[in-house]
Amino acid sequence: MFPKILIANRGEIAVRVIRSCKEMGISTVAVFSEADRDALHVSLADESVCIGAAPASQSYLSMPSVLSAAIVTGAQAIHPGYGLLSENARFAELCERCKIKFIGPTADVIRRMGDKDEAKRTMRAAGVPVVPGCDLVKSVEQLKEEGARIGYPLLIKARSGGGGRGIRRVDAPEELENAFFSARAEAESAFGDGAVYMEKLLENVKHIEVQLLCDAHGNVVVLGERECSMQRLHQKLIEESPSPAVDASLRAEMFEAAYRAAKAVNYEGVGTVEFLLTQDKKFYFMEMNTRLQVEHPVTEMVTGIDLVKWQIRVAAGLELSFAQKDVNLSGHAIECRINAENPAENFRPCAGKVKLLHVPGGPWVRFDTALYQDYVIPPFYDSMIAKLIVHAPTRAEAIRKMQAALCEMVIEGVEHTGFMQSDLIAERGFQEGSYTTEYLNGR
Ligand code: MV4
Repeated sequence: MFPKILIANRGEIAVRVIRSCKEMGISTVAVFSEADRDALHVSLADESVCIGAAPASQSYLSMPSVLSAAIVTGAQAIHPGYGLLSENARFAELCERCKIKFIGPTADVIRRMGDKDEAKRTMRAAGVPVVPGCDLVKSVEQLKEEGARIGYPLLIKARSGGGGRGIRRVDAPEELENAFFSARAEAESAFGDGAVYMEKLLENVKHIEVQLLCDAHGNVVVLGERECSMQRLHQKLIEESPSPAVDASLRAEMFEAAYRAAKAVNYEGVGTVEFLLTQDKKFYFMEMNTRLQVEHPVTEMVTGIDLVKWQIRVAAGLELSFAQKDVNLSGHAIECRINAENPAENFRPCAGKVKLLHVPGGPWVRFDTALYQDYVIPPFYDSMIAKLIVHAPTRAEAIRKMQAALCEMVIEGVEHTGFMQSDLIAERGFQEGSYTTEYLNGR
């Protein structure tokens, strides 16, 4: 096992990773920016290194700074958390060159799945259903041909996109050429890669993702699915496991597809296969996330498995100590992402001092946060300040537990999304469980 791990992240996820390291007897190195001197992850780690100025580009995203911190402190491995450098193939490669274990899949797998077009081809070849569409579009002639074949409405997507960036909807052939050039320009400036492909637009879909855990010896387990359709402008607000829209036979099919996806690329570590699920219960591969996800706690609650501990163990070369038959999916978990944003002002991010904090508690209530009373939230980073997760035997009971926990939560000093989520959970649209990714459109 690694004696020392550097956590290349901040906020609640850095705290989450440090906790698992502590339980495993691994010593921890925090890195922090000049804006994060008083951050919780810094006080919880055994050692800490300031790696640069407040903007993430000058600190948490600076590969030489993060690697130097690992080298000078003698850390044998780096946990990237989510976001930041977690899906950066170049960073994973640099870690390898510095003889530091990147806790995640190989640089090659990160790169292959980061190319959304290649990922789809790999999955199609592996027998995973993918959204109908075409390969990269290289000319206007090919664009028109493929557009006519796919039919309308369709989507133009960036090869290097993901998370909803660089997408254009096209409703009619007259719009195609303009959308193509504007998508290419946006992708070029956002990702430094203007390559695009097209897909049939699937409407009224659910976003369901399947959690994988794989070791370096070829063992793969599927750890249930997550319902992630409750989102606004590609920011997820509420996640649950299991999905209220997935029955046992559909679940078995989706797990089988996710298993084939993992096998196709010799996947190592934790990863997520994202599917779109249509109203007629057909599912299609959309992309694969080669990292731990924000919403991983709902999976931990229904499986009883600590995903971060297993990430570390498989990165150290240990074999999974359990098989698929040992995975029991039990009860229902719900997560609310609490963002420091004002819903009354179009979800404008709010920074500032947390004047009063009361954390909800009780059995099967989990609150993942890096907040503490009098902490000053800096304006430079993501606005997610906490995740409230509950677990109960049934969905109805989990909903009631979430409502009670949200009601108990007090965060004063900054506006946050908690009250809005409390209202949302009370809506029939949420309670019925049939909501799609379009549910919050216009709000
Ligand atoms: C789609 C789609 C419908 N049809 N592709 C948005 C994020 C990016 N990963 C892909 N996205 C979508 N791709 C086809 N062919 C609908 C979405 C989509 C979506 C997907 C998952 C979660 C939220 C979403 C919100 C709007 C659109």
